[in-house]
Amino acid sequence: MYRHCLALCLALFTTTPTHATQFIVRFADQASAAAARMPAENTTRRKRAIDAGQPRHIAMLATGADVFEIEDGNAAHFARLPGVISVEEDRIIRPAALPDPLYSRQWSLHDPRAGIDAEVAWKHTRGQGAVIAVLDTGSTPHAELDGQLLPGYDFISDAARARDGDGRDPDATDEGDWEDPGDCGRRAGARSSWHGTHVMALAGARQGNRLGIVGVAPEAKIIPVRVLGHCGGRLSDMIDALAWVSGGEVAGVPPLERRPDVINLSLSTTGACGDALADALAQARARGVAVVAAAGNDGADAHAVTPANCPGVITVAGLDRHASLAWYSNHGEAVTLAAPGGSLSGVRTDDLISAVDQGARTRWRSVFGYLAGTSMAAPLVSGVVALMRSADPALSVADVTRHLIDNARPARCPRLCGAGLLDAGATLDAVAQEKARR
Ligand SMILES: [Ca+2]
Ligand SMILES: [Ca+2]
Repeated sequence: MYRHCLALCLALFTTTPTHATQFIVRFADQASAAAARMPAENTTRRKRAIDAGQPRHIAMLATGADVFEIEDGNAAHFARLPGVISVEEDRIIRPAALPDPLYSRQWSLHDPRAGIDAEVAWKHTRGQGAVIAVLDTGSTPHAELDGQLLPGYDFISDAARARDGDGRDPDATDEGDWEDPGDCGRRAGARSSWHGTHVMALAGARQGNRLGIVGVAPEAKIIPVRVLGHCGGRLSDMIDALAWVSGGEVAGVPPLERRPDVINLSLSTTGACGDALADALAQARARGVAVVAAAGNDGADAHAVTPANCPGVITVAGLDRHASLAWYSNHGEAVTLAAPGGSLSGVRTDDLISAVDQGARTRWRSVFGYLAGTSMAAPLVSGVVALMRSADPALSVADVTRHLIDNARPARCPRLCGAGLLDAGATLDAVAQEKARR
């Protein structure tokens, strides 16, 4: 009953002010109301009233209240009318969005200090028309990604690493990256991470489906590209994946349906940015695709971590629950800006909640879970890039990067974390203002 009432209350009170030209007015008596009403058929008087900025009568409501219009939207004009009891804006009421129950836990989106101010950005767009490619472990079936995915590809050439019995194929489903003790040069085993699903949902989980979380760009589409499997992935597979997903031709792989606006790389390895990788990234940029990379989680300078250290990449450091550089995050000159990545302090609600699978090894059922790292910070930036290009498709990669940097907020970074904290609201405001000036 309470839930029903809550939904109803939201339906009644979820209103948004619009151009503010109409007002609902109550008068103390009929005589005052009658004096204030302007005969609608008297066009000369109407025109004179509009020119004078006076309230123009629109309608009488069943309760006896009246609706007026004011050309300049200034309610102060009602002060001149006698007998006015109350004036309120005749607001536009919209269907109440179905709530996403875990949104309140997404401090990374709405916390006044540590969040990216997504709600201000959503006044401009929720990402409609934009596409985000996520090169990662692939995707799992999850209601938060239903209808969000475009056809992807599995670029893992090694069947043992891919765990799907073959090499490259059109199915980008995540087969699990669990490790037995001793695997991958590590003594302890590990559960499957479902890393790709977590990353994709942070960028583009459905909004208003009464389930889970909200992605930064909930109306953008996602291309899942599988490059990470058991014990990670090969650089050569990633290079081909980058070439394909930015619109290049890759032998044996059908061409891409729609070139993405941004490629998210929540992955890293140590070493310099190799020539072949730098070339693939430069080609993506030349085709107008922005590339966002995690700075890495070594607590070290990102200059030694690739692709974070590659030229032209938007490299993202991780901030904690208090907008400070997270202890695990890489930093340094290579970092473009920072975004919430979680505290990784043992308090799981200080990390980032998103879509995952419950299976310890293979897929079992879709749930939600917390993860922390620069892998979680990067898709927040990629989501904002999708919002920016949805708001203004004419933006170049250089424009996107400039807006992200210019509109970032200060963060507490004892080591360099680029321009500071990603601010989706300020960034989208700036994009809209610049577009309006053109
Ligand atoms: Ca395969
Ligand atoms: Ca949702």
